[in-house]
Amino acid sequence: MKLLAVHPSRLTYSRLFLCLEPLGLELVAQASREAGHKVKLIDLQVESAKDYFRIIKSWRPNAVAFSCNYLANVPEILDLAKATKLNAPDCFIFVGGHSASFIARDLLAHAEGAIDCVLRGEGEAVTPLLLTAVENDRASIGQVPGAITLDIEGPPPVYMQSLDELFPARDLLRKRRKYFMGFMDPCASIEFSRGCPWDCSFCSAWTFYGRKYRLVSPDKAVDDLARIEEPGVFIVDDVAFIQPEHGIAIGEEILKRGIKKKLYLETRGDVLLRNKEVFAFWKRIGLEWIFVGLEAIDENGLKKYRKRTTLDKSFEALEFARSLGIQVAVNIIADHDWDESRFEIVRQWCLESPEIVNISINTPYPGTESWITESGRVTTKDYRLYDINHAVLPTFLPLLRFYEEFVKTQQIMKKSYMGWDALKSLGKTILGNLL
Ligand code: B12
Ligand code: SF4
Repeated sequence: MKLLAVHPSRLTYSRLFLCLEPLGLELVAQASREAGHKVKLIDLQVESAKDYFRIIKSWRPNAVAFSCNYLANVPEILDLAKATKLNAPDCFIFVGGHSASFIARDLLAHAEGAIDCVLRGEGEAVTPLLLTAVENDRASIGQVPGAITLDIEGPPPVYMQSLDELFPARDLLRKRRKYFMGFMDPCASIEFSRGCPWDCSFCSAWTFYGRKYRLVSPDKAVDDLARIEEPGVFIVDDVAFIQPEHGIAIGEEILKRGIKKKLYLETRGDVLLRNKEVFAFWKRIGLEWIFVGLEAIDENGLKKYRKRTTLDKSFEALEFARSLGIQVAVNIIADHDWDESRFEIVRQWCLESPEIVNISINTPYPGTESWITESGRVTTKDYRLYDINHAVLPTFLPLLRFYEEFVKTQQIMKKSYMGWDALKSLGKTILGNLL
């Protein structure tokens, strides 16, 4: 079969800061290729809808697979699926990824027949099975784990037994040099582990992966790294180096093979403190940036999000990272009940903090515990607004005041590490969106 794998376009707020390769879709593409299918991949973050329709017309794929990790991409995927069905009614269209997995029925309903199937869970584990069913016997789609169509629901999603089996199909991307992460430009992505043993209320890592935590073997991880040509590498693990031996083993292999990269990773403050020697070692082999999900600068906030850590630990972790000479970025979640004084406290903290601070708005995502407790109160189901830069729950302040405070806080934060030009265009983007 001919499969066209499609990643939707860039998320508004990420335009200035980063653009990352679609690693998950590359794995889906590779699994399909290894199963004997012809595969093309288009990434609309760096190519246009025109390019997409050109491939549909000239190559005539039998199936199109959309990656839908982000709710904000849903309207675009629906539009593309509908237009594709009009042009190529026999083409089998399916969607997978984090968000798609949690809103499968909604997606199918909104698509009005343009999406044939939503494939929940880890795509590389099941896409070859789905393609076989589509090719040979469409009635058997109901036996594919994770598959949902308008009429049938397959068994629950299955997970990859081992993360060592596949290398992402990086070669299928035509514009690799367009991927960047801040100053790491160009930048590739890599995965060393999957899943997370914590259970924060706003996060779906633990619901999507079924609380499984799996590791890529150090050999495979470094083989994969060695294949990457870009000088910068974004390590996509939800929480990097939970197991210190794993981090050290990968690091030693990197050192042994003489691989030199600039690295970025995300982790928790308590993991950073518990495994100090790992992060110090990684600093020596190229770790330049760490993102720590701080989320709150008060104990109540930490409790609310069930971070299972304390404020003291968070601040101690930042201090430790600083002492290593690593650039640290943190995120704070603005809650709907914030008044002017809460925003002001955060702005003051930010001015005193040497870290790069980002602020996002607490957004209940399908698949999270917050969605279960808060979805009854949401003020909109326009998924484009679920981008952590819009309030989708009723705010204590009048909405416009809330946004004014939010934008003011963002500007204070950005001013400390971005040039004025970038800041101006960020302001324009945000204001344009708010309008
Ligand atoms: C890099 C990243 C980003 C980048 C985007 C980069 C890009 N171009 O994709 C940026 C920084 C922009 C970003 C932003 C956000 N992100 Co983000 N991000 C990630 C991260 C760290 C890595 C993604 C990745 O490469 N994973 C590795 C690959 C192998 O996995 P994957 O992409 O999920 O693909 C697998 C499956 O999803 C599935 N799949 C994917 N595509 C397809 C397609 C088909 C057809 C099929 C069948 C299956 C399938 O199979 C793949 C292989 O198993 C993940 C966490 C993680 N570890 O995955 C979070 C994650 C995806 N992000 C998440 C969230 C919530 C966000 C934000 C909303 C806020 C935030 N927490 O940062 C914003 C979105 C803002 C917006 N406007 O909507 C959540 C998604 C949860 C959900 N229910 O939607 C995750 C899981 C983090 C988390 N633990 O909560 N993110
Ligand atoms: S926010 Fe981080 S620590 Fe919490 S559950 Fe999600 S991935 Fe795990």
